[in-house]
Amino acid sequence: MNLAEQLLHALAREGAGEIFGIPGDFALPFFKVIEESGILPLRTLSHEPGVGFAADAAVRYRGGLGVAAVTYGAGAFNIVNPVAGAYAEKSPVVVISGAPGRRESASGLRLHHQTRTLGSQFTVFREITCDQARLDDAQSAPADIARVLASCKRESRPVYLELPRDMVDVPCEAVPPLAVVPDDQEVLAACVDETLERLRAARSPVMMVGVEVRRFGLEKAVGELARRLGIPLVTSMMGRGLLVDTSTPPLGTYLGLAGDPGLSDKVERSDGLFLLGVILSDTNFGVSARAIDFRRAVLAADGEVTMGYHTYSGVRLGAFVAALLERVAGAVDAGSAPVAALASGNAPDPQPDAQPNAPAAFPRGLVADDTALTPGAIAMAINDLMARHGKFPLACDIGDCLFTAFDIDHTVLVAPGYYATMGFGVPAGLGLQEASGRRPIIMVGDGAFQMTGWELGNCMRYGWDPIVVVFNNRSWEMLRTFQPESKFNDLDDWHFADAARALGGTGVRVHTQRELVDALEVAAVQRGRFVLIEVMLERGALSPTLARFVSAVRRLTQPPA
Ligand code: S1T
Ligand code: MG
Repeated sequence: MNLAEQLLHALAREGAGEIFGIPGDFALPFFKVIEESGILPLRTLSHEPGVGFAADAAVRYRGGLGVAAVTYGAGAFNIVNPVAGAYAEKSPVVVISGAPGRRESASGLRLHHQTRTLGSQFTVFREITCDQARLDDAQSAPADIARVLASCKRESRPVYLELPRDMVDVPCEAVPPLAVVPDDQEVLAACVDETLERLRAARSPVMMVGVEVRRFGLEKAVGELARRLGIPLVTSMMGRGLLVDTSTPPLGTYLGLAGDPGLSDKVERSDGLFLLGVILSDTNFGVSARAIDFRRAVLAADGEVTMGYHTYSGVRLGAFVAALLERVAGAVDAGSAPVAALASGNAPDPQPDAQPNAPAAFPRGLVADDTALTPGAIAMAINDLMARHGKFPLACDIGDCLFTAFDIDHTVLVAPGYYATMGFGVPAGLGLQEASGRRPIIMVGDGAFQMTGWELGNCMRYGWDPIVVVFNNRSWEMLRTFQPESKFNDLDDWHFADAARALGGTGVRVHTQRELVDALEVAAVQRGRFVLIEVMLERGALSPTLARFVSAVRRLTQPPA
């Protein structure tokens, strides 16, 4: 077999489900092998940002590996933003870029697509990936690929492979199984001991789950752990949508001053915050009413566990959760009370919120009348739709559509909640449908749709048929909330619904609650092509969560009177 085929087999073996990509002359030989070998299905899109977002969303949903294949220079530099976002949000995407071959690289000529030097691209990707390799030697290529894919899965971060076009067809050995770094059982035991001790000492422990719990496929295990520990479970902003299908649905999402006051208070006053796979970011903790003392927390993320003033290194989240479950499972199987009792040796008073998490109720029952639409109404209408037709997975862009998602019932959600790049929503929805086989609802603002919404034109050939809800306020409204005096936030009306048919879908523009309810109902029963519902919103009409978020930011950033 040749190097390209060995690479494709290794990707499929390690959990890739498809390859999103756009070829170029430096990548044509590789794309030829992808297409003709059929080892992994090829899904080409129209612009490399869409390729990156689709590959990212596919792996966020499925697990395993996401794969984005691009050409050298113009293609690869176009995908830098999605890859940077995948790095920030811990999404294991494998970027494969074509590259010039040996002879042309030594020609002494500057090559097309080349920037400063032929190695500049590799240098750029070294900054936004956790491991890299240039596959220019068939002897070392199998081991290099194994090393890089192992890093991708271990760290749940993107990696970069550069494949010169003259190496694609070179005979090559198979990629060996990925090396697994054994867990240090002593460190793990000591870490579990101290964690349980801290939970025992805490009067009001709270568990918060974040993105790594999904990235490492731990939702069921963590749900079980929360149940056995008997402590309240919430998600971080980025962790929204986690554990929806487990026996322990979260109480809700922590949003600080922008969220449910009772839940925020519980988190911020906890003397035993137990953070699993949470990114300590401004979007997750930036609008807290009071500074959270993380020294009293246990934070398990990035392959280590930090508590107090020290860190247990080399503790994989999966191993940590399994070891805790084993300890707790043993006790509970012996008929004792949850771990709080186990650790303290006596049964704790049943705390009111230690009951199984009762998820928050979500707004429903939108009245189908002539009332003008708001983001809040969109959330209600989608909740009503899901009550009638079952859950849809959600793909969200950045903008008020993301804040609206927090008023939508628990369901799978992919969104750039921390890195916060626009353009994610539509291609991510396509990646979500490709990976899940389920029809998604995509929520996207008009500004973000202007960036990557046109990828909908690729739906027909791949049979994707998302329901796309465009929040059209003819505005960069999120920016206007922070700087209302700026005229550059005014956008024109692009009439997206009219464009839908040209892209192979159907489109409808709605102004009232009745029109939205009807449009969603028609869309839900109309399969086989995407349906774009263009929701006309007044400028200044914000979702309840964004309104709280903006006033929280103002409160926290305004100089004291
Ligand atoms: N460019 C990219 C790629 N991502 C961004 N996040 C931004 C720029 C900055 C930015 C926002 S929110 C926003 C911009 C330009 C406006 C979004 O407009 P639209 O999609 O219409 O949504 P809405 O009207 O609901 O705001 C964040 C703060 O960085
Ligand atoms: Mg807008």
